[in-house]
Amino acid sequence: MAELDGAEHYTIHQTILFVAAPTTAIHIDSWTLDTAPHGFAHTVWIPLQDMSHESGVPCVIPWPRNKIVTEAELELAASDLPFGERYDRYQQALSRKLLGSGPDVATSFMRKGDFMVWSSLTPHCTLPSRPRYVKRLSLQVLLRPTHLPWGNFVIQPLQWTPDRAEQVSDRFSFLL
Ligand SMILES: O=C(O)CCC(=O)C(=O)O
Ligand SMILES: [Fe+2]
Repeated sequence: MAELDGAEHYTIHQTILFVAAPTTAIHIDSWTLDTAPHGFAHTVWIPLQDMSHESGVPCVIPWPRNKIVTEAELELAASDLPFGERYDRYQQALSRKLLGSGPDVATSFMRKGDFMVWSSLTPHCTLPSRPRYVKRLSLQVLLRPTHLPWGNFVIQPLQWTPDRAEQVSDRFSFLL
């Protein structure tokens, strides 16, 4: 991570252990976790077993780190929709726009011990697995460089409740 952005310390906000591939459509993770300014949080995706073309691997649409597609650009008016509906509406509109230009995607049939990392603004999705519920053990970690304020897609920067974290090593902490 430090090779990517030179940060000295990271705060882990969320880890998800997947036992099978989810059915994630094209989306960005910035709505879940970002920094202020946008684009400096990372999602690290770690296979815990070797992956194949049938595993249901994530893929990304190669993307400039700070490129943000706003709701206004997608012709979505700012609204007081509940967060979940606003999230779905945005991701669906983003997906329609991106698919309209036939984008390339990047992925890898990773081996156990590899990892993939994308930024909070990078569109990505999960390719289908076969059979649907084949085992795909993997860990997803959402983190941010600790020196950057914690934000999300719509609130920049956030006045979150105190940013309480437990330091695990000199390199990373867990948000509490
Ligand atoms: O595990 C995957 O295939 C990707 C999951 C994902 O993008 C997410 O949980 O935000
Ligand atoms: Fe994601």
